Amino acid sequence: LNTFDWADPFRLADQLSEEERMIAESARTFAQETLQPRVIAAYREERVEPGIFNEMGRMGLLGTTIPEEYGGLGAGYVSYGLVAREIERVDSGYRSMMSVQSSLVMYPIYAYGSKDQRRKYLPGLASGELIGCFGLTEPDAGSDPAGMKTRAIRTDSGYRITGTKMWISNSPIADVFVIWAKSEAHDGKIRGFILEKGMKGLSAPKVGGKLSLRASVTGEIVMDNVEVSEDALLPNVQGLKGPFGCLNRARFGIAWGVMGAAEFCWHAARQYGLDRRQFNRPLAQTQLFQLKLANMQTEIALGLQAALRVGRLMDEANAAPEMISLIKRNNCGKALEIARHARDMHGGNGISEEFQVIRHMVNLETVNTYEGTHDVHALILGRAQTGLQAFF
Ligand code: TGC
Ligand code: FAD
Repeated sequence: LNTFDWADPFRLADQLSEEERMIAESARTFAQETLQPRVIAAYREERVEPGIFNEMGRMGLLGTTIPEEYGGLGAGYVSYGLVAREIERVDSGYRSMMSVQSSLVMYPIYAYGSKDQRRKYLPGLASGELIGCFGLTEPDAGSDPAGMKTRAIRTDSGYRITGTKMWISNSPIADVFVIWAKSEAHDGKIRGFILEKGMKGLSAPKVGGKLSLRASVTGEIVMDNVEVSEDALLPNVQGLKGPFGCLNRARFGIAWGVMGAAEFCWHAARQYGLDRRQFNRPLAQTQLFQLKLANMQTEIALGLQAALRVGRLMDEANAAPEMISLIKRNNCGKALEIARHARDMHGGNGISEEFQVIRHMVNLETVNTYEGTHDVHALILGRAQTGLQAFF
């Protein structure tokens, strides 16, 4: 009674249901036993490992919130967040593979797709036999996706799509491409389409030279007059709220995921401080070191509580997108700061791959940028409290 667990200050574990605890536990075992042993080499060699999707699928980690009838787990958003936290404790790139598949590919097919589209794609995506990607960003439209140039033109039997997407997670290995285009047949509104690997005019070259998120492959999606039938259109959504509906879910998962990466860095810094002696005492016995550890513990405990609160509201279908912007922005920014401090606290060893903190640090630079940059989420929150939009 009244004990303080330094690693779980607000007893997050006690606030979870039995099912949530079990899902988190099995995700943790999978991440530590299957992903952790390979990540250092995979990151160094920028290794593409499509087999990870099958492994995650076998563990039920793809489409956590999608109903069982379509191969998902039928669990809630808190469970999804817990899975993201466990995977990102190993690497943000592996969490990226999982969250794109779950929130950005399975979710839109489930929420906006026809029954036939759900039946055709969801079971394969849930098992990891199919790999999905999500194409919204373009070379000239990142923070401002409304400026996209990709167009769908009506043909006799469907649509002809032309455009280029940039910075797309999983695209070079994807079988299923959920892409967003302005459709001339729908008054220029943004519509979603499902494309398949092998379609004429569709290619997905890899983006090379990435110094961050190297365990997750990123590419372009080049669409040169790709002809699709009416069946490729996601029938039940139009406008930017289509892609944003997916991003709300993925951003929520990221808010949990980055806390996993931050926890890794915090625990590593604490252990290093206990093991390493300078000036005849452990580094952990210095005031500056303890101050940094206290800051890490505080930000992580608060960040997790906030993510849990928003997750509970999502499970009641009662969360506002601005809440998600707040936790995505805060938790990514705080995780990045924690990783930078952890790197510093490891001294020279902090730059070695063996200690892993610099990998997390460099990954978190990407996570702070994608799914809405740190500053774009500030503008969303600024607009919500002033009523004035300051994007342009
Ligand atoms: P705005 O006027 O604000 O809204 C246009 C329409 O969209 C609706 N909407 C939302 N609906 C649901 N959820 C949200 N979060 C929504 N935000 C906006 C809005 O109600 C409106 O609907 P309607 O029916 O009235 O037309 O649009 P804007 O053009 O001014 O938007 C500005 C801004 C900055 C908020 C937005 O464009 C933005 O968030 N930009 C960031 C772009 C971004 O997040 N891209 C992510 C690409 S995917 C990715 O990064 C995946 S990486 C994943 C991984 O590897 O893990
Ligand atoms: P820009 O929008 O050009 O922003 C550059 C800088 O300007 C940022 O600091 C930004 O905050 C700032 N800025 C922009 N607008 C304003 C403003 N109005 N006021 C003040 N400052 C502003 N996209 C997908 O669609 N699918 C994916 O799967 C995907 N995966 C990704 C994987 C990786 C590894 C990376 C790096 C990106 C990925 N993205 C993906 C793209 C990502 O979402 C974009 O990079 C992000 O939205 C930012 O867009 P941008 O890179 O064009 O930057």
